[in-house]
Amino acid sequence: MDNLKQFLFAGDADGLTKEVERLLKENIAPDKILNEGLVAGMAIVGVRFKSNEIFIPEVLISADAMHAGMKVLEPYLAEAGVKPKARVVIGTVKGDLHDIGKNLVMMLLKGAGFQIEDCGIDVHPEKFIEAIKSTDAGILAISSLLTTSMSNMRLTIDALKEHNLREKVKVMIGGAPITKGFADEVGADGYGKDAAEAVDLANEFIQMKFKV
Ligand code: B12
Repeated sequence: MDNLKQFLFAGDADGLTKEVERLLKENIAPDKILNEGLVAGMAIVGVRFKSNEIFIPEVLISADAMHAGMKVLEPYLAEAGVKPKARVVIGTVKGDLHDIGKNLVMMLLKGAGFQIEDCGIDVHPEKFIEAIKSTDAGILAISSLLTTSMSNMRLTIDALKEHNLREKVKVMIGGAPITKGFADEVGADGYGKDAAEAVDLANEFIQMKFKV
């Protein structure tokens, strides 16, 4: 497991996939490789990012290595019936085309064991609703980088209410202009200042024993 973490920290996708394959050959359980190796490693990446020990490029290359390892691992996880922690629908709000931060949040959430449905950018509230309905997701994560599009977060939360989904779905929002005060104002369940906080929030949502 330590080897896996070292490959993750170094962003060595090739080394990581070979190590995952080696561990699988040794009959190490796929969920152990996932949780004690990859997820635990990405959690450390998240902590280092939060404390400014590492920066966005390092997080991105670690996340890429994680994805490479996951590609090898996924069929084994499916075979073993390992379920994701929860399903998360994510997207950048209507009117906004920025997606670098949203993708970073998505990568760390994936790294933490969440299943992600990415709606992309410029997402109309109804598109979020469709994605939530089709995936039965319990968490919605919305990003906005523009002050002009922030208000569409409120419209998306209102749409959840109109579709009777508000009780079922926990909402987190984030992006450079977003604040905790704004999150409270629009009725979100949480605000994260960065991708590591998004993971903390998602874990808190699950711990609330919310059905996701
Ligand atoms: C890159 C960039 C672009 C790129 C986007 C490329 C892409 N694929 O995303 C391009 C060139 C396309 C672009 C376009 C525009 N941009 Co621009 N852009 C930026 C820039 C320089 C960086 C944004 C970024 O990627 N940051 C890095 C990421 C990692 O940080 P982040 O997005 O904040 O995300 C982190 C957190 O906020 C948080 N987070 C993000 N989302 C979420 C979601 C959840 C749920 C949670 C919990 C956390 C979370 O976690 C992330 C990781 O830690 C910013 C300036 C800045 N310093 O922010 C301007 C900026 C956002 N843009 C700006 C503007 C004005 C525009 C344009 C209108 C420019 C124009 N006149 O055409 C257009 C808008 C187009 C549109 N409709 O969206 C302004 C916004 C001003 C404002 N107050 O509204 C900024 C602030 C620049 C400025 N100082 O004027 N832009």
